[in-house]
Amino acid sequence: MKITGVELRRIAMPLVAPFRTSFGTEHTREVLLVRVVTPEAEGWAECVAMAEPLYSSEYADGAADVMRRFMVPALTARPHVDAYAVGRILEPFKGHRMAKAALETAVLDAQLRAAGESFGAFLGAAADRVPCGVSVGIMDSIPELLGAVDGYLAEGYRRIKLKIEPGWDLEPVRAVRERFGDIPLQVDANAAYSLLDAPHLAKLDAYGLLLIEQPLAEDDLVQHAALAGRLATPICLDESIESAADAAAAISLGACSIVNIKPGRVGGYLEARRIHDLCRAHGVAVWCGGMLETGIGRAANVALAALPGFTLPGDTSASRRYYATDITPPFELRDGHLDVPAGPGIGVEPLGHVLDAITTSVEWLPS
Ligand code: OSB
Ligand code: MG
Repeated sequence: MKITGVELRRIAMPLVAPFRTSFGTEHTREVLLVRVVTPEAEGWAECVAMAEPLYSSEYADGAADVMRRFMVPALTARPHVDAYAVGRILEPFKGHRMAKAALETAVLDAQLRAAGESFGAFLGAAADRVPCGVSVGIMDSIPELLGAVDGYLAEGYRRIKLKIEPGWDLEPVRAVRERFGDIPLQVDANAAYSLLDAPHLAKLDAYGLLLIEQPLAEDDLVQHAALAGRLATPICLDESIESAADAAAAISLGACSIVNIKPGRVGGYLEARRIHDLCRAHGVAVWCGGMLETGIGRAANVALAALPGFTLPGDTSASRRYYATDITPPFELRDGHLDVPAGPGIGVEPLGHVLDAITTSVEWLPS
């Protein structure tokens, strides 16, 4: 395919409730959408970079800038581009994996729409629906947290993930266990602890958690390996894993026994699939993380989560857990599952009237 041009669109999506993590509180998700236009088809993708560089170094304005200045011109200069070529063409530009992922995904969407093939079929999905978990933010009080968890369990979510930080860890976990019993439960620290906290984190072992996600800093692989030797709770890495090479290093070091795969964080669905294949070959369980995506990003994530190595429920929650109005027809939980879209490409398209109402800027980058 020859790329005719690329549209960068910024939208502001109000969250149904503020989402608090150890790195900050999100009230409105500011999303960068990418639309790649080719003579055969158009492709859509969502860049998962957040408004501020607090989860990782990338942020939405920075992603738009690197796309506009360097990445889109490199792609549109080529007479022929497909999804496999995108990674090679963008390889000279260091880092910026979320920006690269969005461009590769939009090209892949266009290519699959032209071929009439779904993301699930292309990636190797082994199921037509996936079990879903939900990520529950840090709250002001334990009763408020218990109310939120109660509501999610009533909706049918298959596992609960509690965001933790120093001062909000043992007590919320204890309270949720006491109230809801033996539910599948895990925690996510978003890098809020250090190895000095090992004795404190070991107290979580008493609660039979599925895993503890990213307890230490992103570049602390060796320290994660040391921590793993001191905890019974399995360690899962999120921020630390930016590539299949990182996953290989983490597995050989013993830094984790479970991996959270986020396609944006690792540079796209092709690298995400490589990590899945590597982990599966090593008996390391994976699950699909989330970045508060709209229906555009969610559609592709749900397809990925249907690969056979995704043996734990992901943070692929229903649209209404995030947004009163999604930009696609809403993803709805049925029996604790979301359906894998079956249509060509990501299988969904933005609803024009919804998109227009929340768009804050549109930029067209011609070839
Ligand atoms: O660490 O998994 C995380 C949201 C934004 C940034 C980082 C994370 C999260 C979540 C929510 O935990 C996942 C979701 O429901 O999309
Ligand atoms: Mg995480």
